Amino acid sequence: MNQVEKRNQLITEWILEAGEKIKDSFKETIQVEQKTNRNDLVTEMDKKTEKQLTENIQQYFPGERIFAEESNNKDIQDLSGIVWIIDPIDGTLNFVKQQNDFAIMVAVYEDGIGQMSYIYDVMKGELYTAIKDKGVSCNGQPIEKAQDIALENGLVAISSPLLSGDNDAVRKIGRKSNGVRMVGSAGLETVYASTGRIVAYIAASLAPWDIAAGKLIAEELGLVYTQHNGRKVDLLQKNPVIVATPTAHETIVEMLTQKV
Ligand code: 2AM
Ligand code: CA
Repeated sequence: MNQVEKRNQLITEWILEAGEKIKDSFKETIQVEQKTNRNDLVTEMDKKTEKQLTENIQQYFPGERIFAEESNNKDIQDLSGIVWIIDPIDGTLNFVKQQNDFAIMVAVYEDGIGQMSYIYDVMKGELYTAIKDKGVSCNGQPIEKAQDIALENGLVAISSPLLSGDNDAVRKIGRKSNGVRMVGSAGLETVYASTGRIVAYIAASLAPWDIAAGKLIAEELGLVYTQHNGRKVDLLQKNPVIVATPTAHETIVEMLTQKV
């Protein structure tokens, strides 16, 4: 992929601008709709943010395909060429209920491989940027690789549907760790694992836009990002995922596949 610097500058500007608009929206009443169920919400800000990012991409990179949460992407049947994968607001329930702990996520993939990715914690003002083979920075400051800490010596994040379901192995993983923490944003929980605040994030069913940006950030910082059975994730469908340090990942795959 060429002109990475130019793309990086543009994408950074677009995301920071979108973040300001989202913060401004708190001054007004935001319209909220249910999608598949009462916990699966979309707001006018999800739609407006996605529309603005899409228009920016189409203006500067016409012809590049866009795979985004709130759009009908029936044409995306493969990841050949350059594909932008976008979640305009990750953690919409947090956005609606808490006005905190949500993120804008943008990733640029080429032939199925992450090249550039962005997770913006809007309320903290922290923009995490990964460039393939060049590492990760937060607001321009390079981030060190995560230490390979074992499950027994760290906190884990588990998604709400998974922890409140009937999967005994998941609760056993929680007990084996130092403790369970829950945020409710796949992107931010992936950032927390990538920056060493937790040793693993485990979720039952993440969509491609919940995964794409975080996967490159995690892998650039030495974490392992797979399905529960240890196989690689499929960015064309929903996946059960583990993001973890290599040592914690091995333990968690063993426990989830009930070898121990
Ligand atoms: P969202 O806010 O963009 O929908 C919460 O546990 C995490 O799971 C959030 O990152 C949320 O992303 C995601 N999530 C919530 N409902 C989901 C669904 N039906 N399919 C896939 N991911 C979902
Ligand atoms: Ca979303």
